Amino acid sequence: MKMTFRWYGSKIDPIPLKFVKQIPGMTGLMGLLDKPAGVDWPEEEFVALKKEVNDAGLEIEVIESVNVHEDIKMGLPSRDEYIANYISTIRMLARQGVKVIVYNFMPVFDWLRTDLARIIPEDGSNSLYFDEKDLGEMGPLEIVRKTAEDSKGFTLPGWEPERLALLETTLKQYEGITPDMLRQNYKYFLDAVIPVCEEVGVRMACHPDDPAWPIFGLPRIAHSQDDFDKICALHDSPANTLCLCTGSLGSNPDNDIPSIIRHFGEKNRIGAMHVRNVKFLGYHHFREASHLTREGDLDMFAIMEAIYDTCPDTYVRPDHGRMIWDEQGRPGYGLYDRALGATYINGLWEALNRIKGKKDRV
Ligand SMILES: [Mn+2]
Repeated sequence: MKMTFRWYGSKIDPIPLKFVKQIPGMTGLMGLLDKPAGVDWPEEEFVALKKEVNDAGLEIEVIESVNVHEDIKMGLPSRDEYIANYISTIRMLARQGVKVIVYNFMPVFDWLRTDLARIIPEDGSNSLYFDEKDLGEMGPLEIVRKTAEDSKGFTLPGWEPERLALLETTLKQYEGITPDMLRQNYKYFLDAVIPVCEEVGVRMACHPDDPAWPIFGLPRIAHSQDDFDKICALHDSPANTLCLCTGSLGSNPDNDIPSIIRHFGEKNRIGAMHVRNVKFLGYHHFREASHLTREGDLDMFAIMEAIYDTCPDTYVRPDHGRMIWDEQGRPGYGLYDRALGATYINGLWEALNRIKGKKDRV
């Protein structure tokens, strides 16, 4: 396991890289470069980021922000130009030592919550929260306005203002696009990019829909084992992999996360893992919890054991944390609770090493 951390870059992330390095066992980043979907990433900007990260004693072998342009998802004629840019970016990242690109194929909304800072009554911390009842009352435009307002001035991944300004038009364009049509557009994309990934030694890793069900009538095709089996079959290759995010998939209690990890781990289809816990509050109603098993509804030991047994060399990061100790930061991406999460995950790993007799496996 390679323990990593999401970091937004020194211009917009209040957490110094030095602090990330000081988290025990931290090897590197699942990094981001703030680029709109569809552009060909300039190599010099990535080189500068890589140098900064390496100078702090950290690696940058995973990138999370090469976003797929909506025209590719909708299958518009302009997609070929955006796919060409995507391929050029893959080649550049491979030259610079990147091994995994985490992305998603969710229409319009990258992830969705109805409250970014819901107080947890038991301890006064706060975390991201979702209640579908609230969503019904708000509607898409209101949720975008509220999310921007609640983000306390921090930019949020997947909520780029220039993209969401076109929200009404984009939502209209998706009317009539069925899940099967979306999958066909996805296949067109994978058929173009995966052979390049094979050639240059990069793995694409698809992140699940978050939450793990359709919203606002949009087609969503990545929120169950069955969905991911279909995605793997769209272009069968070891470079076509998944970033199984336990919290996103786990928002639906029907998803048995350890079993899903084992299923795809055994097939060598896991490129990266996001590990976090959720607390179920009712139907389509949950909040994010600390990583500790008993504070949520996911079995974190069973999750780590599934990783240990089937994909032990994968990249892992503690996903969203709560905001604790009065930290001011980007919702879900503070330092303290994610550092606690990394330490907890490392503790489970050490215990697994002892139980399974492989004392030194990192
Ligand atoms: Mn995630």
